[in-house]
Amino acid sequence: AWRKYSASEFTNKEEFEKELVRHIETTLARSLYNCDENAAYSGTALAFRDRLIIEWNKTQQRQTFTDQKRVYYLSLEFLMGRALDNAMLNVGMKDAARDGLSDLGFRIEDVIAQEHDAALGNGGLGRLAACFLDSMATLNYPAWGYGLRYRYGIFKQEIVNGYQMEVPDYWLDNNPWEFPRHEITVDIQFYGRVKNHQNENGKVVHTWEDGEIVQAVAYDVPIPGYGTKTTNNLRLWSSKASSGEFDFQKFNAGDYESAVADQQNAETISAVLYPNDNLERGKELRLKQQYFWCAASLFDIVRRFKKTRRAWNEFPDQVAIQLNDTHPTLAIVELQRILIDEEGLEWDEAWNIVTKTFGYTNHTVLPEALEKWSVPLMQNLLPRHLQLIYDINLFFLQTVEKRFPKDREMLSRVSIIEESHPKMVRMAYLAIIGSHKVNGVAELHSDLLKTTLFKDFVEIYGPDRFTNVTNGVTPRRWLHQANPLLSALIAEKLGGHEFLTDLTLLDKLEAFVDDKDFRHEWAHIKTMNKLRLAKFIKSTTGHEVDPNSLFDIQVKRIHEYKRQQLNIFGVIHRYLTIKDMSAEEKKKVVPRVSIFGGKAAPGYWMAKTIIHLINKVADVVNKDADIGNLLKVIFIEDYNVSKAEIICPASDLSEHISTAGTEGSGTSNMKFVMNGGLIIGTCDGANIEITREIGENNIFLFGNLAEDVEELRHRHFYGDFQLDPQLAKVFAAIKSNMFGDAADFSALTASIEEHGDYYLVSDDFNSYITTHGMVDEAFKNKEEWLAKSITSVARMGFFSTDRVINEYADSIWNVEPLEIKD
Ligand code: 26W
Repeated sequence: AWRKYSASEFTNKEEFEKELVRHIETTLARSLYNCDENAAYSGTALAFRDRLIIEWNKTQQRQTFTDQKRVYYLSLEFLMGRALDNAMLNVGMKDAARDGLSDLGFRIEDVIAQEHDAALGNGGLGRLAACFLDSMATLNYPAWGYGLRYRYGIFKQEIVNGYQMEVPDYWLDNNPWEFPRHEITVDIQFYGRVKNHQNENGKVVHTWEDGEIVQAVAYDVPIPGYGTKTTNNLRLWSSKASSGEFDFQKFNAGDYESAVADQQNAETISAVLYPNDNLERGKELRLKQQYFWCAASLFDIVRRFKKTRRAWNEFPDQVAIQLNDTHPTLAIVELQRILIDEEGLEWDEAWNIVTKTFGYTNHTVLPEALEKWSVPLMQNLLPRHLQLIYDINLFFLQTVEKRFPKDREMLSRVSIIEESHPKMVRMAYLAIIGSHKVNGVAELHSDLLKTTLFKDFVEIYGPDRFTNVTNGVTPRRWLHQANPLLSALIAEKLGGHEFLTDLTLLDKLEAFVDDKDFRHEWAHIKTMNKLRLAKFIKSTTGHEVDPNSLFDIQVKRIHEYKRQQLNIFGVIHRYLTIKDMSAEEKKKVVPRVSIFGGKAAPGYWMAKTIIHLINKVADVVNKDADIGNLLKVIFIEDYNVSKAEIICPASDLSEHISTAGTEGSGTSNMKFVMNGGLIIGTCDGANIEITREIGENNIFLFGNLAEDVEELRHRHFYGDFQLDPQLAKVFAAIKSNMFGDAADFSALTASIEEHGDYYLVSDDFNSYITTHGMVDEAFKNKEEWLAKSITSVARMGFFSTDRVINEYADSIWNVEPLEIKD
């Protein structure tokens, strides 16, 4: 009987309430009589957590018992957002919770909103990792995520006088979703030196001696799948001072202060997420983070493998490790080190195991984002790893030389070591050489990798090592959770929620495109979602926006290549145009709300200038009586995952307007279209495949193509540049101090007028403005617009991360699902 009974397995409202009250009164030691929303949140989270734990334990036991191949997803970023709503969806029982909370006087939405976002990521790459975890669990893959448990996630953004300010995001207090595993620790070594010895067989062996030891402590986060019992594990490492003999020496020697300083130093490693997106700065602490996390994860993976007592050559049959960009590339070197130095394997045997184990995903072609570590830095911090990298490089270059005799140019081009001052380790090359598959994240991006960045490697290894896996998003969070009204309508038409696990079923919606009532409901839901966003905007900015206006949204990290500057220049152009209009002409204008959101890296001056300009333009436009509701400009502070869930369902139009060839994939483009918004965009990243799926009549494409970018830049460089005349008017307005001191924005205009317009803002401006005109015309025809919206959603089935994960599983990982039964 004890096996059957579990107080935590509530199955209805009454049982949920009992659990909720029990947790509030005992676990939290609070009285029901002063229970606030926060306590209601904690109690609810704990009640659902109990349910997850049971399935989590089952899953882990079953995966260990069957002992089939597992996937390990190594990512420095997991942009998880909130967990409670997701847990409710996956456990079932959200209705019981809604009713139970209501009995206690709470609205479930308010309770859910108490949760602090888990914001352990910058942008697309981190959110992709979170969507992957959701799909891997949902599809029953035995999969673990490995990351860092940052004390501070991405900073909170505050806008003060139009400027971005950064405030630390301390998020760990009362986080019910993590489980400290104080018994699971790994000692991680840094610095020191390498000694060579001869072992009893006369073979030279290397030992890494002295240096510092820092301890990695595991914190586990349950990852429930939807519609399945599978609950996978996300293991995040936290750093603390080693409790080993080494550190006690100082305490014993009476050097208390310096011992405490060492302790703080150790804790610094996992203290903060680096807030740079697409910019590599080569800081030592970042390299320390990378090694700390790779070494702890590899130790854990190897320990688990060794328990099975299998032969080493079976390692790649049991373990697939995916590298989320080059950030975990040291894992390749660390596995080679373990196999050679600690397990005594021969080089070739070890390297064969290593390359069969790893896969590498590239997310960006921007040169400033490609990781390179200085050789002296690495020599100091990781002396043995640098030796191994030199060995890996030597063997690699020897094989290249055999294939391309006397091509010295080729050798220096593909060498892992860049012969600069100081020398640099090129991490992407190391990742390619140490992996059996390398993939890009959308077709254009993967093609560009093969023809530009990694061209030489395609010649060396042949085309089979390089592949494409186009990104997706999880429909559980980005359709069902973000847009419950639309999800319910779709479920009603399709006869259930199966589309949430087979998104291609959305295609059945096309049958209803001409159904009047359906269209009407579709339009109504969009209006409700716009109202929800309008309410949010009112409460956070004080501005009133009219939900009958066209909501035009660009939310993503602020970066020159993503071209928020193009958008705001377009807004200024629109403002100037309306101001010039007669009263009669104004009547024909489609009212717009231009909504921006996104963080700039704290040291990225140009990005901060763009934010400043957007806010200054908003100040002027929003209070201009000539304009009224015809144009509003809103900057939403502190854009994050939970805000995206409110924003995405409320767009009529979203902007994905990067310079062609620069955006790896983009994933918010998918979120917006899945929620019935249309896109204005360039032929870049996944926009191209979205167009192929939904049809070119349902998307507003503009601008130069990737194949023309190089030549245009080249021409600009040689002085062949003319500022677009309409953009010139915009610049004249800025320079007239219309939006405050023009000097504040001179860097922005100069980068275009004087410094070669690297991102082709001027080249694309005319096409951008014209296309926005077409958007206005299309929006006037409500029925046509609705047809585009419905048709687009119906054709978005391809962009589920379930499809993405199945592709990785088949073509890169070679792993099979494992269902968890009772
Ligand atoms: C080392 C500094 C740094 C930090 C983060 C360099 C690069 C990154 C990431 C790779 C940036 C990123 O998030 N890239 C985005 O990845 C998404 C998921 O594949 C793509 O959809 C976006 O297009 C890509 O910009």
